[in-house]
Amino acid sequence: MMGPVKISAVELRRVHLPLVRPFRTSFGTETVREALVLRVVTSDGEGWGECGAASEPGYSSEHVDGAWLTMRKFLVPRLLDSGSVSAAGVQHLFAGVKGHRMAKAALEMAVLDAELRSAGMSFSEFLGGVKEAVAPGVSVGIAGSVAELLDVVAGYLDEGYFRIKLKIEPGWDLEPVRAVRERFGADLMLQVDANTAYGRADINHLAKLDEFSLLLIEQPLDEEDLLGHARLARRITTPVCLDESIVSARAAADAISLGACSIVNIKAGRVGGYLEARMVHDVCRAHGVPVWCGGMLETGLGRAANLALGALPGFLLPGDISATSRYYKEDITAPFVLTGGTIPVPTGPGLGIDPIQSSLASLTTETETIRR
Ligand code: NPQ
Ligand code: MG
Repeated sequence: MMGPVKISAVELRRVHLPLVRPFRTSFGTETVREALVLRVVTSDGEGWGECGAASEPGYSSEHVDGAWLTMRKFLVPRLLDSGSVSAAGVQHLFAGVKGHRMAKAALEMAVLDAELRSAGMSFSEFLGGVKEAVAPGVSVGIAGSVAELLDVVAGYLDEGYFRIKLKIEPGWDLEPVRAVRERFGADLMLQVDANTAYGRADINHLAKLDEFSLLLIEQPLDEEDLLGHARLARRITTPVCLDESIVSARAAADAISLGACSIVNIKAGRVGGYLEARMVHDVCRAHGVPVWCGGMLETGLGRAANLALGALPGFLLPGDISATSRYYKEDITAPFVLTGGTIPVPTGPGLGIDPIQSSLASLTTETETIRR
C-alpha cells in the first residue's frame, strides 16, 4: 500500500558527467552534463530525484544554481515542515512558489520514489505503464559538416536506434535534412527540433521541409508563440510538435484547441513532475494527439523514470530515450542498454535502479544536506 512518507533530510548533489561527444543545439553546445540529483531521507528509507535543469538557462529559464537555491530556500523547507507528505500532495505544498517547475519536479520525483520503494511498487506500475520495453530514439546534435552528420547518423542506425531527430537552426536545416533523407531512404523515421530558433517570418522557409516527409517539426518558434505555431501548422503539411511551450496539462489542452500542435513532447521536468506529465498524456490521449517522451540528457535516475513514463499507452512515437552510451561513458547508475532493439522498463520498486556509490562519489562536485 502506498502511504505518505516523513522526510527528515534532503541531500542535494551536483554531478558532472562528461558527454561522449559535444551536443550542439540552436541554443548552445554542451560538453559536460552538470546535473542536480537529490536524495530524500525518510523514516523507513530513501528516494531519488533528478532535476532537468542545465548549467545555463538556454533551454528554459531554469538552471542548476537557480534550482539549487530555490530548493534550499523555498521548496525543501516546505517539505520538511509538512510532517508527512505523499507525492500527490507535493505540488499543493509548493503552490505558494510560482514557476520553478524543474526544481519542483525533482523533489516530487524523490518523494514518489521513496513512497513507491516503501510500497514495493514500480514507477511504471504506478503511472499506468502498459509496455515492458520502449523503442529507443536518438537526438542528433548540429554537426560541423553534412559528411560528419551522415557518419554520426549511420553509427546510431547501426546501433539499432528506431528514429532519428536532427537538431536544426537557421543555416542548418534543408541541406542536412535532405542529405539524411537521401542517404538513408524514405523508410527512416526522421524528425527535426529547432528549440525555438525560428520566427513567424520563417514560415515560408519552414514549408520547404514538407518535401522530406518528416514525422514532425518540434518547437520551431518561441515558447510563448502558440498563435504563430497555429499559423505555421495551417501552412505546412509536416505535423507541428510542441516541447518548450507545453508547461502543463492546461497548456497542452490550450495548444491542441488552438491548432498549435498535433503531437506533444512530454518531459516531466518541464511540466513540474511525473504526475503532471501523466495528466499531459491523459489530455493528449483524450484528444487523439500522440505523445512521445522527451529527454534532458538524464542520468540513469531520470532515464529510469522516463522509461516508466514512456510505457504509458499514449506514447505512440519513439522518444528521446537512448541507451546510456549515447551520452555517457560513466553514469551514476548501471547503464541502460539496447537489448533486442528496445530498452526494458525497470520493474523493481520505485525507479528500479540505485546509484552506484563509488560512481556517485567520484562524479559529485558538491553536496548540501538540508535537515529539519
Ligand atoms: C530537446 N533534448 O528536446 C532537448 C534539448 C536539450 C535530447 O534533444 C543539457 C541539458 C543540454 C539539457 C541540450 C534533446 C541539453 C539539454 C538540449 C536539453 O529540446
Ligand atoms: Mg525539444
